[in-house]
Amino acid sequence: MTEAPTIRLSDYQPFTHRIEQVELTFRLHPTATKVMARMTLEPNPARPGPQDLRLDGEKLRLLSLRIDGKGAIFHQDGTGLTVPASALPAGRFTLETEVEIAPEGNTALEGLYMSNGMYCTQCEAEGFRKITFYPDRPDVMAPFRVRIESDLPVLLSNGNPAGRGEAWAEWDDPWPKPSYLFALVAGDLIAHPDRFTTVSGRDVELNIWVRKGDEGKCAYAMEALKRSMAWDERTYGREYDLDIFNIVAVDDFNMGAMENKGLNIFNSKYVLALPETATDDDFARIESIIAHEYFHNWTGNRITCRDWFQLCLKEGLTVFRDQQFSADMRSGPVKRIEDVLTLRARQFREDNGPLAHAVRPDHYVEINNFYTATVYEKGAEVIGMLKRLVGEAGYKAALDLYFDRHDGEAATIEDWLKVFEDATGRDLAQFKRWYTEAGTPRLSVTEHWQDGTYRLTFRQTNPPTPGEPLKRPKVIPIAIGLLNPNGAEVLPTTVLEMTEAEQSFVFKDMATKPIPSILRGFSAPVILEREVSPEERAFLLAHDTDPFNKWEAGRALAKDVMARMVTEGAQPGPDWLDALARVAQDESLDPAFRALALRLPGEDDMAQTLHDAGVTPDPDRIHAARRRMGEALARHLASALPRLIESMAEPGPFTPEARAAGRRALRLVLLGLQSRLDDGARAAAAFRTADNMTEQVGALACLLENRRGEAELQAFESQWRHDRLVMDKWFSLQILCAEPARAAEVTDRLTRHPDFDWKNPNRFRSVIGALSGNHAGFHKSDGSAYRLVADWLMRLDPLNPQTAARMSTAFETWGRYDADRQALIRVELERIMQAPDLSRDLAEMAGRMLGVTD
Ligand code: B3K
Ligand code: ZN
Repeated sequence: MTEAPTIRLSDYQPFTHRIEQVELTFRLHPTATKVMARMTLEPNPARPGPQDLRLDGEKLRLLSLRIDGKGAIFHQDGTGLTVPASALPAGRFTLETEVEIAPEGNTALEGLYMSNGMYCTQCEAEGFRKITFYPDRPDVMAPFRVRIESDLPVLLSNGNPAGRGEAWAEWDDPWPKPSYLFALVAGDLIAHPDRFTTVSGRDVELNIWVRKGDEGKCAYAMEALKRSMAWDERTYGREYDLDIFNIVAVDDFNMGAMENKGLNIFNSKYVLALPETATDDDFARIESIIAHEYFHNWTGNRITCRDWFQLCLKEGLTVFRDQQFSADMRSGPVKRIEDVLTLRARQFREDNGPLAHAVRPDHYVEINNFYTATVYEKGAEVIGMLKRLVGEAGYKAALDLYFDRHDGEAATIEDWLKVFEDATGRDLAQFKRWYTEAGTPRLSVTEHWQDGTYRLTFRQTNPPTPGEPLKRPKVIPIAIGLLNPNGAEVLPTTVLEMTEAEQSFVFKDMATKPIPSILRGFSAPVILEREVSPEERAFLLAHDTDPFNKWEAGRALAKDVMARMVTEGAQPGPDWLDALARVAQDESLDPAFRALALRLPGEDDMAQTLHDAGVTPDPDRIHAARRRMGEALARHLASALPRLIESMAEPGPFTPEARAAGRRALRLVLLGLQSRLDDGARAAAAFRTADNMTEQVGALACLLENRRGEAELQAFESQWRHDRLVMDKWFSLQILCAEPARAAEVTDRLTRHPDFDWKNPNRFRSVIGALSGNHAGFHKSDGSAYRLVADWLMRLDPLNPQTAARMSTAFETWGRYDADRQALIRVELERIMQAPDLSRDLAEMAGRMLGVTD
């Protein structure tokens, strides 16, 4: 294999030409699709002088190339073709090409491919070059006109419909767009239709296209879409800009969904939902992904990224917007806690290991490897901090300016920060470090109290990350509140702005030494290092007025308990048990909040926390401690459990809305505790009588976690054998709940199940991905799980490098563990590096994890 080149931000140059118009014709055929492209180009004044024309193109069979209707000289190689400047007309010219491609054989699911007899595309980031020769980069924007020729009944592309005949359809997208937003779908599909009238009175046709038989499962996604459209008008003043908005659900898809202009393509997992088949978490995810892709219409499509280094410009902002939307649709505090849980589980894990990179990285080998928690989730946190620093009005003014100034452009992070500077007068030079430096800052705090004056001193340290030994202090917005010992708030939430490595803040004229509530709402993505007594944590859990910090206090208390159990063999003490018992029974608290507070910290989270504190995590001990904690809590609550479970029963028909989902969540956490004490009868009954998937699968998990549920597992399989998405749950649950010593064995057995279709990314993730989700099972000391995962990654990689590379992050935490486990993982990563035909994607990931690729 020839070494893949590293692409660097510092090498950016505008494209040599501009494209005025693109016309594409597709003559669809599974093994020989013809793509005719005709485009009008002219020299780009930003690149003066005669310039060669370079077009990207991979795995294309070129049939013809003409310039202004005549043959022309060009050189073709493995990644594209070049027309020398000498062969190009001086001003504007047309370029016509014809290529042949084979969508049926496209297992990478990038470019034009087939899924269950349907044609579909995925172009972001660089899939368009597998469809035709083109400058496949986001700063080349052009209006597209598309003609599709096929006998299939439904033929879709971007923009507005422009003509339909027997076996053909034409689409016209007036909004200039980069090639990564191109999409085409052709298949025997059926629509769930609806309409939406925009604020200015534009009547928009809406459709969700699915396979026949699935049309009854689209109502929730459609409602979520209409709510998203109305919310973006209300909150950001953004209106939809075409006559039609189509969504298509596809079974074989590498990620969640894709925001192609006017034609979003979705993993069917994030569209199809009925109460019987989808859990409350599925409903919430559908709502947020539908919103996310829709919101991209402005943040991503109308204003796109100049180059892929700027990916967070669209992704961080769009995640931030979808988080705001979900917070508005549901409970804000609960949403914030869930978002922080995800951030810590995925982004902190990434930021504190070999794959750490800046929110705006400055180099990559394969861009698909940078659709990460750092770009997305930390990218959103950085915007949250900006908003906190400039306030609601400042944020609004900056966003209005952003849309005004950059509509129709391909922008950069510099442009983004400049609108905040111009709208608010603030200097953001130091703040920009959040975009350019990787790693999670550590924030330590000391208190000083004397004669009514209280002083808080913060110190930030920014530990080195791969390739970045030295870091500079960040701007950290620290939201704090102060409580007096009676539990009354004496200082409501105030944002302290930290800019130095060490900084003190003084509060005068205080009657008593206050109890601080620090980093309210998780106001910055940092690790707070502060020794706090169990009493103080319990006090904040009981009295903090900030819901995030109230939850955080309980969480920290639980982690302290678990850490002491792991390192000293301690037992869970009364502080924690009593505090949690109070939360469980506090009817003034939202059930969803109580469910989150009662859920024990996950094992991977605990491993990271121990590692951060300088302790080598032992996965078996963590697993054992977590189980003992659950048992202790169950025993402590034993007498209250039956009544509490009963009180959370939902009368009336199922509704996926947040209030009812919160009650189900609490009921299931409590049922999980109860199942540690009884013979499983209650969970078995809940399984039998469940009329929705949340409770059915939740009850099944309660049984499996206690080594029961064989009969229910079989019943579930016979009931749902025909439903791919539900069967994904059946596969993953057995592995996630398996006794760690047997997790690899269970996984191996399931890979032999006739329905283990490993080429389907959802199924692959629900089996191989589930094994790495069983923390102690994955880290079994004999290395069998590491080997199994590596074997499957190497098997998948030649067919679908993107998914293989993504899933290799199972190994990113290897540096946390003991020398024996590290050696075992190293063997697997090295074995991957030696694999014949290793993809650029997986090579970069394994190389970075081993520290041999920068
Ligand atoms: N923009 C797409 C992700 C594309 C991933 C390419 N490997 C979905 C999203 O973030 O909305
Ligand atoms: Zn996105």
